[in-house]
Formats: sequence, structure tokens, C-alpha cells
Amino acid sequence: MAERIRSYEITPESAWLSRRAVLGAGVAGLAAWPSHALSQDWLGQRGFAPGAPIADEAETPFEYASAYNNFYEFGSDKDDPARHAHEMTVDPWTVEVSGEVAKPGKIGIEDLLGGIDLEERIYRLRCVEAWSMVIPWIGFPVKKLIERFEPTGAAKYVAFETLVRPSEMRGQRSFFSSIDWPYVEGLRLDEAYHPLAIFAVGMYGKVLPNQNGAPLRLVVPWKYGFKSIKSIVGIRLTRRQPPTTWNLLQAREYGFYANVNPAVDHPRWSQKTERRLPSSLFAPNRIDTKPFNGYEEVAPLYAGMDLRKHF
Ligand SMILES: Nc1nc2c(c(=O)[nH]1)N[C@H]1C(S)=C(S)[C@@H](COP(=O)(O)O)O[C@H]1N2
Ligand SMILES: [Mo]
Repeated sequence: MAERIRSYEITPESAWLSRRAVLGAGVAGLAAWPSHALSQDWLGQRGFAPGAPIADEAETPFEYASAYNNFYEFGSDKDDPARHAHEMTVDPWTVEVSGEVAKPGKIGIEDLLGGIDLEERIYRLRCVEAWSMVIPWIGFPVKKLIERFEPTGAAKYVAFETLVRPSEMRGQRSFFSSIDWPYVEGLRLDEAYHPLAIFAVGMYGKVLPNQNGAPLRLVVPWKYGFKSIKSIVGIRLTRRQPPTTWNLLQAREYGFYANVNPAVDHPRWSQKTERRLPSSLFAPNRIDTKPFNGYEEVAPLYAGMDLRKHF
């Protein structure tokens, strides 16, 4: 496996009672685990192995990951989210789980995350616009949360929905935006259940900055960035493939699957290489893009599918 995985077992109290403490204390709030929890033996017993940090894959500095964003609810320029996302209230926050589940419900995020162990996952994020970053997320497998609501046998897809609150999201008030809010995304249920697919609540040892999708966002590292929907308020289990925002906007350019694939160009640009941030005019830091963004263990999910057709 290419990514390095660290896992910390924590109680719901330490995760959520301390939310303000974490905000106040910065990294210290999340670093205050007993050191034995980090021993290699302890990790080994839980199935984790040390992945060699990849030489050309230094973590993208926090300053880039939190300043160069796509979050159209706050505008279409890369610096709009960092400038305006503080206007979004993320506390209190509720998520509604609905559709093909035995136990639908609207639930506050503290309860939603109660008892869930958080892990740190260092993942590459590859935007369809051909830049990429390496980000240490704090999160947990999507499957852990969805299972709690007991999907019925008819559930084949999961649809996700972002907050709609024009009073706090200036992009949703904008006359120029062509997106039909809410921002929506979806996965096949077996994709969502793959252990690499996570919900993130933090990054770089801190709670998620609003511009990165606080308080809860999806991270699907083998797919183009637009699948990783931010600030989620709705999760719906469905029988049919749900609509997705970029596909609705431009179906020729953005498919439902959106697996990172250097062999399938975007109609307006090549997907063969990417610009790993930080990059500049003089140090472009251009690297080859890998199939599935390098996470080839997901390939069996698409056995027998023509990935040129299902792009
Ligand atoms: N709700 C919402 N989620 C979103 C977006 C958006 O505009 N709105 N942009 C997507 C795109 S195109 C990318 S590349 C990633 C960027 O995530 P990051 O800013 O944390 O790097 O968020 C994705 N999630
Ligand atoms: Mo993106």
C-alpha cells in the first residue's frame, strides 16, 4: 500500500468534548495520546504496517492545503473558500440519513461520531484540474458510519449532499453560479464500503478548516477531487445511481465514476500528468499521474467495466 496509515484509538469524549479544546490548543489537543498507543506493536496488532514514506511525496504544507481550494459554495477562485468559509456556522451540525435504511434519522454530529475510532490517513488528493496534494486526514471508514443505519438489501448507491445556506455561503447567492444547489455526490455502495473511502473530520492533527469541508467531508483518494464532497448534511441510500453535481453541469467532461485515469483525457486537457503542490513557474513539480491515483487495490471494484466508457 502506498499510503502511510496511523491509527489512534480514542473515545468519543476525547474526540468531541474537546472540540473547542482542540481548536484552542491547535495540534496539542490531538497529540495528547498516551505514547503507548503509538507503539509499532500496538499498530501491528491492529493490522497496520509501516508504509515507507515516499521520497517525492512530502506532505503538502498545511498553508497550501488550507488556502488553495475548490468549494464553489464560497466562490470559484481558489482563494475564495479560505477568504469566505469562516462565514459558515458548523456548530451545531446535523446530518440526515435516509432512503434504503432500516433506521433513518436526523442526528447531531457528536452522536453521529460517538464511539467511532479516528485514524490518520495520509492520502494523495488529485483534482480533475490536474493539481494534487498529499494531505494527512483524520477520519474513519465510510462503512463504519453507514452500517449503523442498517442499509436494506435494496441499497445499491449512496448519495451525499452539502449544506444549503445562502445567508452564509456567498457562492449560493451569486448570480453567476451555474451550480444547482445543493452540491451532490454519490458512490456505488461497494465503493463507499472500500476501506480506503473515509469521512474526514480533521487534517494535519487539527479539526477541518471550514474551507476544507468542516465538520464532515468525504475523501475518496482514487477518484478526482470533486467526488470528495464537503460539509455533508445528507446521506441517502438509494436503489439507483444518484445525480452528481459536475455530471449534471457537464456530462461530457465529468462522469459518475471519476476514477483517476491518466489514459482518459479530460475533453479540454490531458490527465497524464499532475502538478504536485507546492509548485511554481520555476519549479513546476510535474509528476506522472497513476491509474486510480496509485491506489490500485481498488481495481477489482471495476473488474469487467470499460473505464473509458464509465469515466
Ligand atoms: N460541497 C462541495 N464539495 C466539494 C467541492 C465544492 O465545490 N463543493 N469541490 C470539490 C473539488 S472540485 C475538489 S478538488 C475538492 C477540494 O478539496 P480541498 O479544498 O480540501 O483540497 O473538494 C471537492 N468537494
Ligand atoms: Mo477538483
